[in-house]
Amino acid sequence: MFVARQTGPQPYKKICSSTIPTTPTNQPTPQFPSKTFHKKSTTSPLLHLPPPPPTTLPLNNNQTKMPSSTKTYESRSKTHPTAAGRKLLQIMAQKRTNLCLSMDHTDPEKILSLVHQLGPKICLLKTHIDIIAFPPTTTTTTSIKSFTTKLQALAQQHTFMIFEDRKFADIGSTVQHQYRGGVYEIASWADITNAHAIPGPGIIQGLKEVADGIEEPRGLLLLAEMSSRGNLGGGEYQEKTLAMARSREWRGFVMGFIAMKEVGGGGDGEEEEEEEDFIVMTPGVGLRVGGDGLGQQYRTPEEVVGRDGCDVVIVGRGIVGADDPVAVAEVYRERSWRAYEGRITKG
Ligand code: S5P
Repeated sequence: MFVARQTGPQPYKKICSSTIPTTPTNQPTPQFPSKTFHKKSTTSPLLHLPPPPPTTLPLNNNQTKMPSSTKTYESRSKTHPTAAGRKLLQIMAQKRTNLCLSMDHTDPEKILSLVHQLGPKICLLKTHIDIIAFPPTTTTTTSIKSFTTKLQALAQQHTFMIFEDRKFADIGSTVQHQYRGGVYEIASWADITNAHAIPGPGIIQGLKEVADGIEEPRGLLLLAEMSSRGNLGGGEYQEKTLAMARSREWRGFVMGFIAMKEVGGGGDGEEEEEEEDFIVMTPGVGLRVGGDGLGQQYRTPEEVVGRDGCDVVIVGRGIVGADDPVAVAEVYRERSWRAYEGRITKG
């Protein structure tokens, strides 16, 4: 019988409380507020966000458009067309991390404990809120609200943003309900979410209308391609997704892509005077090339960031399934950051 070889990060089998170091950071355990989500939150002292850039960035005729991958995160944080993008790039530059932790655990208490330990290493926390097994001790909605409020408190304490990996894929009207309502109320707590482009531009419009009603910046990533073997993204699909993202209507909302290499960045042809900047976030990252036996494909931080021009590495089991998640997260952070520094030096 064929048995798929697992050469990348291991699944969660290894995770148990004994594998999680109890005092890896010198931060005190947070006292989580018992109150539920408030739209207005105080901004971390680390962040003094610059004002939005002008909607058009004039270039003189001799100036060549530079791909985003050759610029520093800091310079991009001043000109990125979305407020969520500016905030994220500023966090990345100031914390010196382009690591996104994919927290695909199902136990809410374990998640909070790990996020508290790993918060200092990351610029972004990625969640799958619908895989979490919330306890039926109170109503589910109350448990979820309390959990997301705690996540927001941790994001504030350690200065990272939250990305709910919802992968919306329906018509505009339906995704509005899914984003705003239901038991998860994603728009109320997730800074960033993502969507497939397959339904056409209505999905972006629907999500943007919800985001426009939220006081804090909200950003959207479109999936241009996926990390899994045989996925239907990339190529012509990616070109069409990029064309959709470039519409002026969602400038300020579509902040980038899930993709395996740099996307766009050289101007869009129609608006020759503008430079565009899409933040590319990339899953399928391991310390070695490999796979998980279920189609996931892993590349190294050096390949993803250094060679292929991606901005943020998304790592799940490689960190969460490790015996010492904090030590391993530091290896991912350091290698991904060095790959970025090498890239901008070359550019
Ligand atoms: O193409 C993709 C897109 C995403 S968002 N491939 C992915 O693997 N993801 C997500 O990234 C996936 O849902 C999971 O949450 C994470 C990768 O986890 P890992 O354990 O394989 O690092």
